[in-house]
Amino acid sequence: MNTQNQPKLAAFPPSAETVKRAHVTADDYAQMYAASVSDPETFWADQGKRVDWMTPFTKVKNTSFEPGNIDIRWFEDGTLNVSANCIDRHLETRADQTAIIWEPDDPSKEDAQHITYRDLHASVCKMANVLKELGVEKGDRVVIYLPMIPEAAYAMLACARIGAIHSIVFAGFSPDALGARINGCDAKVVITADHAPRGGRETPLKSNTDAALLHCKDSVKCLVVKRTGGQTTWTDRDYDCNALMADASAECAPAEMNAEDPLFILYTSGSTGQPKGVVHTSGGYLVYASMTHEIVFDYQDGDVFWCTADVGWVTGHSYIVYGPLANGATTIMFEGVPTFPDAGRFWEVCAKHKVNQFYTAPTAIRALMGAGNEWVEKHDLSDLRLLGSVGEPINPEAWNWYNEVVGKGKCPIVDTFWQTETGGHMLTPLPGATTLKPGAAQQPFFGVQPVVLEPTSGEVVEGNGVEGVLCIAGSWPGQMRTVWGDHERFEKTYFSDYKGYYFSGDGCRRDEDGDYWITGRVDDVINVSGHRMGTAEVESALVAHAKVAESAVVGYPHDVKGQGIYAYVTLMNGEEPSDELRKELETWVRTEIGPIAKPDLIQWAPGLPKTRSGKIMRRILRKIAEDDFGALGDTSTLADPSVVDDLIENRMNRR
Ligand code: 6R9
Repeated sequence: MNTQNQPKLAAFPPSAETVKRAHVTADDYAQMYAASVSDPETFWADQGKRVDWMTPFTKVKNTSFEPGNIDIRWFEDGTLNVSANCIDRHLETRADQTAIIWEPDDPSKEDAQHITYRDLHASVCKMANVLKELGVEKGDRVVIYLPMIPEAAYAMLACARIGAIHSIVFAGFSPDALGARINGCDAKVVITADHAPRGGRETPLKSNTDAALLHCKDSVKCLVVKRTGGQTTWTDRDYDCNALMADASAECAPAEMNAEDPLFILYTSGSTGQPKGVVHTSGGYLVYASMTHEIVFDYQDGDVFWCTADVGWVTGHSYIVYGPLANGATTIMFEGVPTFPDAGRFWEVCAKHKVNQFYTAPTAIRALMGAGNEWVEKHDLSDLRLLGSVGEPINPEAWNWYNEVVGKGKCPIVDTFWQTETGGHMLTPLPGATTLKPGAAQQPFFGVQPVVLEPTSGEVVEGNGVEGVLCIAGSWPGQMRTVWGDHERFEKTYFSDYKGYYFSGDGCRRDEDGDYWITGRVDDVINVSGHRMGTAEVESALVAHAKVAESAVVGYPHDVKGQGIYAYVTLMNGEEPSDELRKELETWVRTEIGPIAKPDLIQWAPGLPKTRSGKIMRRILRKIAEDDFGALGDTSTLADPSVVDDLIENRMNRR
């Protein structure tokens, strides 16, 4: 083959300095990876020592992906307490070290707070005692609906301390979404705050919670943290968190939990139906979060680590709270947004706290790239050593900008592919081991066995330079264990399309060198600014509106968000399309689900392309939304092919 005229792919080998410092070099990686898949028992028994056990485990791995018997257990006879692992065991050596640096939304109004491991211990114990006073017991569920304030971390760790299962609902979700989750996991208590400041604006969390609780059992109690001091209504079910914590004891013995007791439930969007409650358990999850945090980010003692996610998403669970704190790290909790008070906020915070590892999402990188280099150049970023990316594929332009302008060409970028379901990183470069390729998630983490399958036949595609759907053979400790209350749905969603494998829902390519590139979701999940949204969820919100007869929602390429939400809407007979109605529907979806679900484009569709059996042909709708209607493929099975012409003529996305 003549390769002379082919463009050479940019590749960035690790610098000598990075290799010298790194936990894992290329040789280590090869040797450790081979060991992790050939003898997982020995490998993970060794990694299990990262955690302090109350009763040491004797069994390491007991997992089955067999149809009808999906059963995943790690360290199953060990007992531990996650909060003691994140706090108490560090007290002897680092009680006065900062555990959490809290950075407020508006730096002109408030100062950052430095919370030591000693302080963290006291606050978590107090909150744990408050939860006990409210009647929360081992195994009970607690919903957390808070801003990014230290109390969010206290609440998570307080639940873990007493063996309650937390379920965080992102503060941007609507009362309806919150109510559905409180009911979904049958929570005893919901913890919220008066208001959530974000980007200079405020979300009325308490009144959202009041609205949600109208649809929940009367027995649900509401614990309210004072954040802004803004006005709220007060009902019989409300408890003042600050007052109760002030009176509570600062000692609370950690409960002894089994490795397989649930630690948290996190609702996430899928391709069908309502969001599902992803269940993570205690032992395996913590081992995996701790190991990936240390190795992928090359975390070293004394470093300051900043993951810009919200604890409402899995990234915040694993890489703001559990991974870093298990490792005795200093972790930043940021309440604000990247562009407030100005587009230099991220870099100002990096400089102020001398951040060493910085982890964010491509959508933020693209937005800040658009704001101009001067915002970055104003700040001293000389302490940065490593950059990370997560949530969606990063385009090479954004990668290069991140590398050159933010990292000054000296910080490796780890593009970490993983999911709510996986608990921690799955495919990622390792800073001291991998020659980086912009846009590639590259190599499996230890113990992870990716396979590429042919989408229709499900056959394994061997060799390099191939494409297909991404599945994983065999279990890893951070894997979700079940869907809350619906094990059948767990099996159906992840193990039934391709038997014997965990199906990620993503497509991927394995290049000539064996590096993996994620090509995006192959199901009806769209990725808006790195947040997952099921098209079915947006559709059911739209059709709940009295004037909407039918709707179909697809994703389309969006310069900043990665994907935007494109909704085709058929109105009820007699209803007239108008700009006001379009606004009304946008607001409707915002209130039904939350601002992140608001359609970017709404197209009035007199009819939708359907097969004779009534199935909507989304492939066609996707093409039109992408403004790529030249290649619609076979439309001969449509009941009424003329619908398509109308949709093309009135398409909303014209490039
Ligand atoms: C951690 C998180 C999971 C979906 C996943 C994939 C996409 C995440 C990615 C990536 C390409 C990366 N995704 N990281 N795609 N490169 N580095 O984001 O969890 O919210 O559950 O989303 O996000 O499509 O399937 P979650």
